[in-house]
Amino acid sequence: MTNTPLLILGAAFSSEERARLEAAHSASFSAAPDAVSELSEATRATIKAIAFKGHTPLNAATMDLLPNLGLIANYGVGYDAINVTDASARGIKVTNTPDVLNDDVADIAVGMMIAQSRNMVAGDAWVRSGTWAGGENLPLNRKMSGSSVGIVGLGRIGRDIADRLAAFKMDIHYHARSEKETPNWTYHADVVSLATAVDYLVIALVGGKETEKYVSAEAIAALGPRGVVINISRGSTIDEDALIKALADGTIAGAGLDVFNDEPKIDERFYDLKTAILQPHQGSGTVETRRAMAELQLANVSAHLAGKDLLTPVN
Ligand code: 8YV
Repeated sequence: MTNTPLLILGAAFSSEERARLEAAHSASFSAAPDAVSELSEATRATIKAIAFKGHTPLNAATMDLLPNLGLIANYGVGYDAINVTDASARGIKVTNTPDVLNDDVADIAVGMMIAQSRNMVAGDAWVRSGTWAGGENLPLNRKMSGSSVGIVGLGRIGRDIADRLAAFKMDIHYHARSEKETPNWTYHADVVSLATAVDYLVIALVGGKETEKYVSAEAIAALGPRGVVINISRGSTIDEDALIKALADGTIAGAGLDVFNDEPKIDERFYDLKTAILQPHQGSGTVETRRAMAELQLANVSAHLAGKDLLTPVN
């Protein structure tokens, strides 16, 4: 039997992240929830906390293999891969890593808006290919500052995006479950009304069943031919088929997407969509922020194993 109070769960952990967790606590490792059954029964009985990273569903079947599990500490603010209902029913706490990634995710949202509007990916190719040197100028593109934006989901990240866009002199609209206290931003009770009112629609929702296809085909159509969809949340929050069709048919102007269904093997139709900027789910992907996320995850694990209060519980 190996006495390991911590289970490091997920092939997504870097070797450095794994080493830091292992330096703090005696740990076992499984690459995915399906692989936990390969640990011996005696070892599984010693596990009190999981440090989880990744997007593979983690539910009752895995939890029931770990009779002394008291905590699942997620690496990430979004914990839609973890079945929190299953966890709560077993008295298992779940934590996430909120706030530390807000800046980076908001930055990538704004970055994709500018890159999409100003055609920066094509601009880079224009220079490198010698087209510019040959005397041809990049076709004029589109001004973003001063236009209108609709934020879907005015949580911590949505608000940081709106704050940034306010500095771009944009007219800010938003949709959330309820009206919030804001500077002078316009509230919309539904997404279709929001999409009708704006040029850019930025999705900053939480993932999971409740927000599946929250941005519907109707909302995408309501954006119209100047509409640009930006998604930094989860691929599941928008009707992806309808989005691909709208981009292919040119019924909206474009998109900036950091998240997709079935990452990283995304729908291959995306590869041919010239008006979309595609990013490999790198919203929180800076050295600084990933380090802060790892530290917060470890702090939750350490608190649980020491019998102290959790820092960022979600249930
Ligand atoms: C991922 C994210 O957690 O925090 C989130 O919700 O989507 C990301 O930061 C990260 O890719 C690790 O899986």
